[in-house]
Amino acid sequence: MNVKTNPSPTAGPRHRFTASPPSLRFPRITGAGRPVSLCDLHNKQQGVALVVAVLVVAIAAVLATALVDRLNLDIRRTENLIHSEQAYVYAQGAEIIATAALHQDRQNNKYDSLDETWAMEAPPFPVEGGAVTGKLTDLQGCFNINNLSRVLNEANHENDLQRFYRLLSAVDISPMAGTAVVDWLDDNMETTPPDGAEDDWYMGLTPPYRAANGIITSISELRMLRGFEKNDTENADGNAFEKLAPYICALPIATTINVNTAPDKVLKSLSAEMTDDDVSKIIEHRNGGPDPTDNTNAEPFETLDQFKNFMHLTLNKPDFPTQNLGVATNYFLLEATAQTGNNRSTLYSIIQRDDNGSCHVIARSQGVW
Ligand SMILES: [Ca+2]
Ligand SMILES: [Ca+2]
Repeated sequence: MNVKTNPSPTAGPRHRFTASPPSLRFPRITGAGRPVSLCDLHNKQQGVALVVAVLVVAIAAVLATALVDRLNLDIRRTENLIHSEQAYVYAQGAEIIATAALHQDRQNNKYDSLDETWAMEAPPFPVEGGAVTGKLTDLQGCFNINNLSRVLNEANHENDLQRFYRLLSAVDISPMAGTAVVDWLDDNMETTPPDGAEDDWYMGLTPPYRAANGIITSISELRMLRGFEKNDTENADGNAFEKLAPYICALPIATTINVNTAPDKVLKSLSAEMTDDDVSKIIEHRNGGPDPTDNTNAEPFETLDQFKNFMHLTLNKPDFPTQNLGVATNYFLLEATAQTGNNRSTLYSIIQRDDNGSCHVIARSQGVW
């Protein structure tokens, strides 16, 4: 009897492999009915690799651009810093030239006037990579606001206060705004009528602050005072500070006003009896004519007695008050501007000169005065 035994599991049915075994066929991806082959897969993988490669290159390009931009920014920033420092040092160099000129001027004479070398605007001085310009201004041609401090100026306080009131009138500001300046400078808390202001006024503002009760270090401080605040609705003059600023300065001690360099409105404030015609005659005499750029015939007052005589004999004012007036200057403002590369730096320096001509820089500010 033939017994059929089950075929060994290992000896299962023989299969004939086709070119594409069913188990390796992939789903159709097109409607063409053609199965995806290994070749298609290979092509597809190549396509994906290409897309990835393009993406990588694109990202690398974006990163590289960003890096280059940042590098350029860093280079420009460093360049600006170097030029800025260079400009500042050059501007400080202008102080040396200015102090030398002022020292020489004091050896030449004992008066100061607008026809002298120090007052002339020098042409740009070439330096490596740029140029420096400098301009000296007489700070005693203006009214020293700290002369209103009794501590600094007890002897002539009342006289200078009247001059300040007249200066305010000359620039179309209510003279009573001067009382707020007096209160800001004096060391008490008693409000001066009618428009003075002490702590009780300033503490009611937003934000609140207190009166300095001491001398002013920069004329910009005036913007905080009653009547001079930027947006003071009670200030009918609106821009009181801008009107007054060209005619005032803030010096650490009480100073005289130089009649050789004082502008018209400061001259007008010197006395109640000074007229516009008097002011014109003083300026024409000292400057040598009505043209401020032509000093050919200038006759500056070399002594205060010469000024007194001019007021007496030419303007018929024998009793003209000359307290706190002078013909010489000890404080100057240097405005030095240095240009290096694309950078421009302006330095303001206050130079103090003693009667022997020795000069010292006592204050500096960059950008604004
Ligand atoms: Ca001089
Ligand atoms: Ca006070």
